[in-house]
Amino acid sequence: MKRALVTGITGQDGSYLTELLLAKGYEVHGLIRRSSSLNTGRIDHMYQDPHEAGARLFLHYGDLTDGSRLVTLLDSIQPDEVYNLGAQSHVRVSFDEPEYTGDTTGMGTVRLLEAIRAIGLDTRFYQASSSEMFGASAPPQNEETPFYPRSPYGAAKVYSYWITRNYREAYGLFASNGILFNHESPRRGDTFVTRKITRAVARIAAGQQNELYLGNLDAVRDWGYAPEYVDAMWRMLQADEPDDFVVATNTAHTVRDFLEHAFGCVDLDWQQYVRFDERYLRPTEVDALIGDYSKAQDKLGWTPSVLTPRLAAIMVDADMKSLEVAGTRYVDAVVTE
Ligand code: NAP
Ligand code: G4F
Repeated sequence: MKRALVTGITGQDGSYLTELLLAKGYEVHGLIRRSSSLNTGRIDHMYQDPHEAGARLFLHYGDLTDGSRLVTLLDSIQPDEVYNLGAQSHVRVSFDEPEYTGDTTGMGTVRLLEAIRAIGLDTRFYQASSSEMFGASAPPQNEETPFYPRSPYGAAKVYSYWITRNYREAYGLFASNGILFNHESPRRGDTFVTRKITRAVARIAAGQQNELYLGNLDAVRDWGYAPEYVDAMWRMLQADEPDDFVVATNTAHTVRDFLEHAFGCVDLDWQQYVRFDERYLRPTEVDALIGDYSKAQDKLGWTPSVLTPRLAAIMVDADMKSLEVAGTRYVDAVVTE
């Protein structure tokens, strides 16, 4: 039985990847941070499963800022595959917390790689690299496009990308970068723009909210569906050789387009509800990300099937259902991201 360690297991991608690995028969170990309130909402359904799959999921406290803990953990687990998905992943927040973002999103990667090297583990390593690394480089972006990060988050991801390549070249580690473009789902964090919109659509349709405050509506993104993207991660670690791959849909939509699609699901005109708030602007913006995924298609046999209009419908539908089930689940929080 193959054994995998997943950092960031409590996040959107970590939860879908864990489902995929358990379904493939893996034993899955996840790194979780201790917090004063529960942060395992996205994986509880698997962890509490008394049947075979749930019995193969193990959670361990730890943190990417704590190198000695990573050494102890890797040594005790001896994983065949390590998926490094843990990060401070919010671009806007990275301007408020540049040092912390560098520590987690950048240095966290070398701590993990160095632990693998020091122990002498024969493991395959996946690094969650990001299209944010391309930043100001013009689309369409592929594996040859120069990096030009436009945020502390993007800069930290560039460091992680290169340190992953360096450990591959210097020590022969099977280490691959997945350069993933934006991918979303009903499990997307509440403060990323797609989920912020679909949650608001559900609340507005239910008469619980009247306005939605957003920043730049002109940004172009290539939005895909998270469950399909974690499959690409797994494929990268099953390949004959380690390599770096863009994972995207090669389609372009503005935030305004996403509003059209999401509000269109409930026959509402978004312009009646959306207001501008400059707090959601970034000091430097990434104007356009559109990914050319031909290499992943050719070498991994990976293709996306869910594109932005269907993605918006999936997310609105899930948020409508969640509101019906949860009743008063959503409280009015002041969110500044
Ligand atoms: P996410 O939902 O924000 O999840 C981030 C995960 O990292 C959470 O499990 C979080 O734990 C964990 N984490 C944060 N700081 C940590 C630390 N210091 N030590 C250990 N774990 C820590 O992100 P996602 O959307 O699933 O993305 C997964 C990875 O892919 C991230 O590295 C992200 O930067 C990258 N990425 C995402 C996209 C995208 O569009 N989603 C695109 C390209 C790359 P808590 O639950 O305790 O906060
Ligand atoms: O949803 P976002 O916050 O995602 P962003 O910045 O593209 O980053 C996401 O994708 C990256 C891959 O390219 C990941 F690496 C990263 O971890 C994260 O998952 O913002 C998308 C766009 C931006 O241009 C932003 O300025 O939406 C614009 N936007 C407009 N109003 C907003 C808002 N973004 C947020 N979060 N909140 C707003 O109110």
